[in-house]
Amino acid sequence: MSNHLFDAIRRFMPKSEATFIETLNGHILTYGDMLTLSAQIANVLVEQGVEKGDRIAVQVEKSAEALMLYLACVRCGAVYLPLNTGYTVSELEYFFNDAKPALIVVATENSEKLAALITECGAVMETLGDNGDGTLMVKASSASTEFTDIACDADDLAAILYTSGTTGRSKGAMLSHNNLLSNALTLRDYWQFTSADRLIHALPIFHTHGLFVATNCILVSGASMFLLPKFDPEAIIARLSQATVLMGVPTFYVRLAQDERVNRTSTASMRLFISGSAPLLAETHEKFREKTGHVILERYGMTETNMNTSNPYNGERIAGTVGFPLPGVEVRVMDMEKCTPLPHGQTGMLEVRGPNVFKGYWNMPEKTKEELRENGFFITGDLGLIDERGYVHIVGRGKDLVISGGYNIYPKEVESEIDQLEGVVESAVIGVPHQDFGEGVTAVVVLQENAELDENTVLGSLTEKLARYKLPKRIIFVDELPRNTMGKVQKNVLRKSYNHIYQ
Ligand code: MLC
Ligand code: AMP
Repeated sequence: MSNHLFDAIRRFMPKSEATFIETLNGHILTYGDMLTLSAQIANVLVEQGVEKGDRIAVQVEKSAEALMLYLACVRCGAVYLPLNTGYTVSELEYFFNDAKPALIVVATENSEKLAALITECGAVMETLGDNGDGTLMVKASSASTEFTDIACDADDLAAILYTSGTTGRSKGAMLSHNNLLSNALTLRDYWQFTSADRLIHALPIFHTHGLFVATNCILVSGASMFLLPKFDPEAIIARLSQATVLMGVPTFYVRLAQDERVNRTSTASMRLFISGSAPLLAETHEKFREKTGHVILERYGMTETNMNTSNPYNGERIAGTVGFPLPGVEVRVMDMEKCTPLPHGQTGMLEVRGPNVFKGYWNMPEKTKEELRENGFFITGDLGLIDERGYVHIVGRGKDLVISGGYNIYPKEVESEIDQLEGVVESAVIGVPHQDFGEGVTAVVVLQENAELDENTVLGSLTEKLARYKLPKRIIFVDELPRNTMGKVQKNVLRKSYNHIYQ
């Protein structure tokens, strides 16, 4: 009996003494430790009644143990469901009720706050602190270090990652063992990872980028990583001379390019800087090249599809493009009205097909049908073109979405919360250029006459409801919103009006 993903991890594992993770304080976790710890945690999960296919929801700070928990879920056939550490209790309530997890792991300091909700959902609660403390690791420390991996096929679910929906309700993208494995192997080969690589891992581990692209790539290469709790220029710069690869969102590169210590000398041992999750400005690409001599490699992916395209490792990496479809991945540009593919150079909807594409949305067959065609093509919601040389360019979004520092914010969700406030007539939430975050979430609000709301009171009321990264960086009060003849709010007009507020 085999476990599709974990068998591959075993197959590519270097010797047990080889380093898998080095933490911020220099603690080393070897590949042998990885096997032992993930077995111990898997034993705890099974003892708690977790069965194949059960969801395990996890909202914890980044740590080596949290990654071991992910691997333990893979080994026992459970479905890993990571949640942004910024989510508020009301956001969590939705995820727990929708996914119905059998077990929920929370940060030690949040256990009191969440205990009642977790009991109400009928789930078992465990805690995990960022220093490896909490009930989960206490139990794991006395559990057996042997675990027989539960058999899982290529199509069995390994994870559900929630992505916000344009209608306001978050959708759980179901990812199979083979979605994750096929993409990890493709990226390993495309980006030429070997066991000699040392990745600087400074991304959060509740999204595709930090969890799958970064971690799985390292695992199937038998390589190692510096696991940093978050983006911190000091910690990254201190490790540049011992590392070979950095993966980041564009904000990482905007900030690093401003730092005097990031130069040709300090980056001499690095072989690759990868950017994704949001558009990298040509200006950042150029500035980073001038300072370091490194040409950032930009790639394009999504929660639902893992990685789709990448600039080449050896060929020309072109700023403003996301490169070629990855081997085994098909990308086409569609005219959505005529439902026909478009020729080179013409802009339309990007659609993607391949072993990387998810199995559908959890409990949402209708949504799945709308976005995943019967022939396997996923409608990304991104507008783009493929040029004569085959490079994919993303030129816009067909979905009302703001990407700030690599996090997605769906305006509808923020507008609904603002519109519920007493004294508000209506609101429009837009993304406008922001030097640090790429786009800054901005709310344009119409108040009732004599309403006594100001920016701080609106923000204060949103804090309870929404994760902080979703909060508008600015709130602008206006008398009315611009509308077209159909009565629809013209967000493009608003984006133009406020284009320079963060510059
Ligand atoms: C933090 N804040 C943000 C923010 N991150 N606000 C808007 N956008 C963001 N991305 C807010 C905090 O709530 C806080 O507000 C203030 O900014 C400072 O917080 P911080 O913790 O000091 O922020 P910082 O460490 O500077 O974080 C910025 C960042 C981080 C860019 C390093 O957001 C990050 O690591 N982003 C990566 C996201 C990611 O991994 N995306 C991948 C998705 S997968 P306050 O009010 O509390 O002071 C995907 C598919 C694919 O998209 O293709 O990869
Ligand atoms: P998510 O839903 O968080 O997985 O975000 C996926 C979205 O991020 C995609 O649909 C794109 O809009 C965007 N994205 C990811 N990588 C890039 C990139 N390199 N350039 C532009 N947009 C990107």
